[in-house]
Amino acid sequence: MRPTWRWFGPGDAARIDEIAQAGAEGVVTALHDLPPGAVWSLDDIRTRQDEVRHFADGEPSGLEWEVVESLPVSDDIKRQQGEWRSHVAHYKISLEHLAEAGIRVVCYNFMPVLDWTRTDLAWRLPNGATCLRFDAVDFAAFDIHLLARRDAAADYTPAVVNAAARRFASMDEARKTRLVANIVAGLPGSATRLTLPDVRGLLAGYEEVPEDRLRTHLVDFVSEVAPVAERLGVRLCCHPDDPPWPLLGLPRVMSTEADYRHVLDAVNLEANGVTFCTGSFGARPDHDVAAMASRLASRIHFAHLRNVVRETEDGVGGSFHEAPHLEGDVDMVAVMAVLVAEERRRAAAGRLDCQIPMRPDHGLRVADDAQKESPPGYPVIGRLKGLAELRGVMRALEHEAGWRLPSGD
Ligand code: DNO
Repeated sequence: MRPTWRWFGPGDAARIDEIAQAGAEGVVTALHDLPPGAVWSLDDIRTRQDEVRHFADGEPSGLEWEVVESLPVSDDIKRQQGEWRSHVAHYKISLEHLAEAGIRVVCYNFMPVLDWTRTDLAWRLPNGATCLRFDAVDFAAFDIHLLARRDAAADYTPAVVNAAARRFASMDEARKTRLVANIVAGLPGSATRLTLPDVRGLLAGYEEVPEDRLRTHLVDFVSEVAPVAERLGVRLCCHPDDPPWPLLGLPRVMSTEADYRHVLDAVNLEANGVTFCTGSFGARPDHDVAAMASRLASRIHFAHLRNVVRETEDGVGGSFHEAPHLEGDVDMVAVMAVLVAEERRRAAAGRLDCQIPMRPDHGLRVADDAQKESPPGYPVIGRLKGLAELRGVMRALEHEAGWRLPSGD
């Protein structure tokens, strides 16, 4: 595996030298300032590459921008409305430019309106570290009482509806404001901050897009861009829905293995691949994450390694919180063993892309993390700890297999 690190650009709390010192061998970043649908110019891409290649003092970092996360898909494309055709054309041009700059792995997602969603961005664990958490009752209270979405209660069990009513009645104004802010926190690294009226407007935009239509739109999109990526030697990889179930009445179509299978088979090209996010998949009790990894292995182009504790095994949609990378409900060692085995298989087949980039996805807020501003889920020291642990497992697995990829450090 190739250890990488997500960097949000020059304003990020982590400096490039810290990323190199953390043991990352490559950088994951994006042109976060550009809106979905815009063309990524070669100049802008090269500027970011140059930033990655240098420490603050100008010395070479030895790092390269290896993975794009994300080249965002606009809501117009997801809805097939408005500017969607020109956005697809722009997407292809951006892929051309990225390939020209030598960047070959491109992550995206197909979640309508909201990217990842949590109700609590600083939930305290017994040891004093804080983590991100999704509380199913808080979320229902938000949906039914704060957003006041029509017929929202029909989407929850009677027990959750009752608990949400009690929870809402107990909330003071500050708690309500915080809950709204947490849920609509928006994309990490982007300046987008939505208000409740914004969210209502965006939801209205999906009234005509039920699940089967969104799925068709995804296949349409991939059918357009994956052949271009294949020709360019670029590997696209779709990130799963997080959490992996429908929210706020919006359809979500990349939550399960069957969802992935549908899209992978519909456009059967290597360039049409998976961002295997253990934390997203692990939030569902009906997912055996390591078994999913082994069945999807040949199309995994990027791995997000993160752990979760499900607080209930009571069906899909329950509360969970993020855990240290090697603790929690995902058998991380088993998943990594699958990825190492897949790399060996690719190497034996003579593939140049045999190394799978992985990154510590999210981290707990630990030690001095509270001193520095960082996007939710992306503190420096918590991720450094996560990466150190994951690299340890990686080395042990490679050692056990009697095998190291020649390009490793
Ligand atoms: C959360 C991330 C996601 C991810 C996008 C990919 O921290 O894993 O925001 O970057 O969904 O498109």
